[in-house]
Amino acid sequence: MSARLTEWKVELSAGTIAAGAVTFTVTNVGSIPHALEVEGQGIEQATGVIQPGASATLTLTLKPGTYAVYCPVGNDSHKQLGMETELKVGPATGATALDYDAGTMSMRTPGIKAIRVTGGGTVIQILPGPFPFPDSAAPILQQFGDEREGLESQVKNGPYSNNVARAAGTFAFTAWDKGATRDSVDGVAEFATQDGARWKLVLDRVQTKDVPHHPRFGGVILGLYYHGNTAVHTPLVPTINSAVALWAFGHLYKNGTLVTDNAMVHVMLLSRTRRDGDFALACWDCSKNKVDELQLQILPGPGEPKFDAPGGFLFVNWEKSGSTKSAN
Ligand SMILES: [Cu+2]
Repeated sequence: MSARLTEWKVELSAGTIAAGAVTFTVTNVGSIPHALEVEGQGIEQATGVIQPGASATLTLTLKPGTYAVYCPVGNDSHKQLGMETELKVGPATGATALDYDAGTMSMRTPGIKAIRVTGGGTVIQILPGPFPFPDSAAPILQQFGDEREGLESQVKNGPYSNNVARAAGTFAFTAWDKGATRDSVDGVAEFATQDGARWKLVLDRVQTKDVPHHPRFGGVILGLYYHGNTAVHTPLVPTINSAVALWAFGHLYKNGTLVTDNAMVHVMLLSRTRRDGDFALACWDCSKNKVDELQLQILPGPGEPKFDAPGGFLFVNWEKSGSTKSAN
C-alpha cells in the first residue's frame, strides 16, 4: 500500500484491503512536513514527521473494519484542512473475494472560503530587538539551510522582539482562499508610528511563489498551525494557530507619498503571542490561545531600500481583533 501526502490531501493506492499485515509506504510530496496516522479498531499508529520529498514506512496488522487515515501534524489542523481519508479492511484474502478500489481521494467538504478581518484594541509597533526564546528556536533554525545565518542575526536583533511602541490606526481586509491560483486580498491599513509618520498600505494582490520552508499556499490560507516548532515559516514567531495567514504585495505610502508598489506583506490573525500591559512575547507555544491578535508585517520589495523606520521594517499589531467568515 502506498500513501501520498500533500497540501491538503491523503491519497491511498487502495481504499479497501484484506485483513492482515500491511506496510504503508508513505511519501510526502507536499511542501511542508507531514505524517500519516492510522486509527480505528483499537489501533492508533503513526509515522514520525516526514520532511518534504522524503518517505517513511508503517507496518500494521489490521483487523476487518473501517480506519481513519490522516495527517496528525499541527494539532489536527492539517486533518481539518482535508488531510484525511478512509481505509476499509475486509476479511482476510481467501475468505471472500474483495473489490479493490482504484485509489481514493480525500473528500474535503467545500466550506468557508472568505474572511473579513478588522483590527482592534491596542495598536503596537514592534521595534528591533532580541528574540526572547532563542534556545527554543535554535534546533528549528538548524533545518533552515541557507537562510540560517540571516535568521540567526534576527535572533540577536530583529523584528520579533519585546521592544514595542504604541501606535494608532486602523486595518481591515477581506481575503479569499480559493485554492492554488484564485486567492485574493482587498484591504487598507492606515497607521501613525511614534515618530509622527503616517503610513498607508493598500493590499490588492497576493504573493503565490513558494520558497523552501515558506510555502504561500496560493497566497491565502484559512486555518493553519505553523511557525515556532513546526519548521513551517520562521521559528522566530512562536508556534501559533491562525484563522487566516496571507502573503501579499502592497502599495505603501508615507505621509501621502508613494514609497513602493512592491512592499512584501505578511498578515496573520493568530492565537495571541503577546501579553497585556507591556505586550512582550508571552509564550513559545501560543497555539492554544485565543485567536484575536492581528499582525501586519511589511518589508521592502526585493532590491529596494529599507524603510525610513526603526530597523527598516514596519511590524504593527492590533491586539484585540476580530473576523467573520463566509462561503464566498
Ligand atoms: Cu500534514
